[in-house]
Amino acid sequence: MQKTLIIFKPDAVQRRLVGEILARFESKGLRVAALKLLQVGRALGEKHYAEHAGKPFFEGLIDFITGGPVVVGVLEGNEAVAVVRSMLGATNGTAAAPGTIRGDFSSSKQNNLIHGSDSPESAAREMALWFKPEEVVEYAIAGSQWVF
Ligand code: RTP
Ligand code: MG
Repeated sequence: MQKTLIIFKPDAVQRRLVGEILARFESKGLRVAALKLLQVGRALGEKHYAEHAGKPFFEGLIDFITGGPVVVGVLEGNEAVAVVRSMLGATNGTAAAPGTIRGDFSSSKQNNLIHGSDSPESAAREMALWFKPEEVVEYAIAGSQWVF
């Protein structure tokens, strides 16, 4: 089982789409290993998106991600990183394929509702940034041996 980090961005919280989007991940077979709502400060936002520092959209991106509460979580499942990325769709909502989350709910390059780690290495870095180790819960569910 692999873990990946997701962020319901401020537009997802404001549009009350957190439950609907989370339901898609759960229906796919991913399960929640951690979940919390918080108001992101600039320092955390800049650390999360450090790879984009200096790009023309960086300041606007930090304004956006700190502009309202987010829900951040860890999902666990088979090939969780790649599965979540494919469910998100292309970055720009106008180009994202119908059937993907961004394709179905976003028409914006920036306000695209949801973040997903882009590699197992990114997932490890991001989980350490957003969660204390004890907040990511390891658990077994009795009788779920055929559920993936
Ligand atoms: P994310 O990191 O949030 O999962 O998104 P991503 O991998 O699909 O896209 P990335 O290239 O990492 O960009 C990070 C986020 O920055 C915003 N963005 N704005 N205005 C623009 O040109 C622009 N380009 C990117 C988006 O919110 C994007 O998800
Ligand atoms: Mg990215």
